[in-house]
Amino acid sequence: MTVKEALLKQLKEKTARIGILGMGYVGLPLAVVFAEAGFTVTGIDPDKRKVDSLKEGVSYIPDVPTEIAARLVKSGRLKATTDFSVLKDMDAASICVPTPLRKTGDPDMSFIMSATEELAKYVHKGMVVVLESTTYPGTTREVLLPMLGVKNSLKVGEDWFLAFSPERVDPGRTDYTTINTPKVVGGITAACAEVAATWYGGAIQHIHMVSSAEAAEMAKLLENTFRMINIAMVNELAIMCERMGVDVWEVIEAAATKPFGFMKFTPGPGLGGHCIPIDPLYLSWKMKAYQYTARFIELASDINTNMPRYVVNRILEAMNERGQTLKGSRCLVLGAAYKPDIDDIRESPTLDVIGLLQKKGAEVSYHDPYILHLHTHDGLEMDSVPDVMAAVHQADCVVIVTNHKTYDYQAILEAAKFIFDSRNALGKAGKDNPKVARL
Ligand code: SAJ
Repeated sequence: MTVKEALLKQLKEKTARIGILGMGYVGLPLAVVFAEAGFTVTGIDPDKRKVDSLKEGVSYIPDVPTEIAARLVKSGRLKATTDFSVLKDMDAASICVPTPLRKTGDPDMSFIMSATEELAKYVHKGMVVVLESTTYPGTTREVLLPMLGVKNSLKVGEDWFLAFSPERVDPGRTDYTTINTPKVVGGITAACAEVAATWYGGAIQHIHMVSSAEAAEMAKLLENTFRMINIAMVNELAIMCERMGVDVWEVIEAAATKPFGFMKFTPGPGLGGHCIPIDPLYLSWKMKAYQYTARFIELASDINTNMPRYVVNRILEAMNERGQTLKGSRCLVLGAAYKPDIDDIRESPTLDVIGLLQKKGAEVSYHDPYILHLHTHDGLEMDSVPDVMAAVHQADCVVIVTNHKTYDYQAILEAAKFIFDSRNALGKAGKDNPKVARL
C-alpha cells in the first residue's frame, strides 16, 4: 500500500487525526464539521483564552452554539491546545489564520508564516495539509511547499499532500454554513487534490475540484473582487445620480426588476469588513510582480475608500442649505458595525465618518446596539450613547451609517431635526422629506 493509499484509507474510515491551526470564525466551525462527521479533531491556537474556553466546552464563536461545542468536547471528538507539537501525531492539518493588510496596503503574511513555521517542525510522511486563508495566487506553491516539503525532504504528492481550499464563511449566515457551502479544492498535484477532496468530502456536502492550488486561490479572489467592484460601481452611480438630481435608490430598484443579467448592490458610506475591502488588494499586489496594474481593483478601492469623505461633504452641504454649520453641531452617528445586525467593526466606514465629522468641528456621538465601545482612527475612545432616542432628540444631525434592523426608523424620523441617510434605511419615508438627505 502506498503512502497515499494508506492516508486515503484513514480519511475514508475517519481514523485520520485532524489538526486545525487557527480557531477563529473559520477554524472553529470547520473543526466542528469534521468532528460531527466522526473525525477526532484538535484545534491549535496560540490564544490561551480560546483554548481554555473550548476545553470547558464553551464556544466563543456565535455561529457555533456552546451546546454543540460542549457535546463534542465531552465525547472527546473535539480537543484544543496551544501546543503545536501535537501536529507530529496528526494525519491532516488545515490552516485557518487571518490574512490582513499591512498599514502600507501590502499583504500581511505574518500569520500564515508563523503557522507554517510551526507546522514545518512536525509535518511528516503520510500527512495532508490544506491552506484555507484567503491569499494571493501562488502562496501555497511558493510559500508553503518549500517551507513544509522541500525543507523536510518530503516529496509532495507522494510522501505528503498539499492543497488550497478557500474559506467561505459568512459569519451570522444560517442558510449557508461550512457544511453546505460548496467547497473549492485545488492541489499542488492531482494526488494532492484527490487526498484533500477525500478528506473534506467526508464532512462537507459538495466539493468542487479545480486543477491547481492557484486556480482555487484565484477563485476566492474572484468571488470577493466581484463584490468589491460592483459595490464601487453603485457607489459611483450614487455620486453621478446626485449630480443629475436622480434618485439612485429608485434607479437601483428599477434595474433590480430585471429577472436576469443583473445583480443588485446598494451604495453606502464605504466598504467595511475583513474580506471585501482587503482580499482584492492581495490580487492587485501580486499582479505587480507580473508588471500588470489591476486597474479595476485600484479604481474600485479608491471609490470605496472615498465614500466616507463623500458622505461627510454631503452632510456639510445639507447642513449649509439648512442655514447651519457642521462646525459645533451635535452629530449622532447610528451604527458602528461594518454591516447591519452584527457586532464586527473591522474596517467599518463609521470610524472614518466619525473622524471626518470631528475634523470638521462637529461634536460627534454614536450609537450601536452591538458595539458599546469603540476607538476612532485618531485614537479617541467613545462609548455608545445609552439612550438612542434621547440622543436623536438632542442631535442637530443624525447620520444613519449602518442600518441595523433593531432601530425604530419611524420614531427616529419623527424625533430628529435632520437625518442624513446613507443606507436608504428610511425607505420611501425618507424620499422628498425636508428633514432627510440621502446618499
Ligand atoms: N456593502 C455595500 N453594498 C452592498 C453590499 C455590501 O455597501 O451592496 C458593504 C457592506 O455594508 C459592508 C461591505 O460592503 O461594509 C462588505 O459587505 P458584504 O455583504 O460583502 O459582507 P462581508 O464582508 O461579510 O462579506 C462576506 C463574504 N464572505 C466570504 O468571504 C466567505 C462575501 O463573499 C459574502 O458574499 C458576503 O459575506 C455576504 O454575501 O454576506
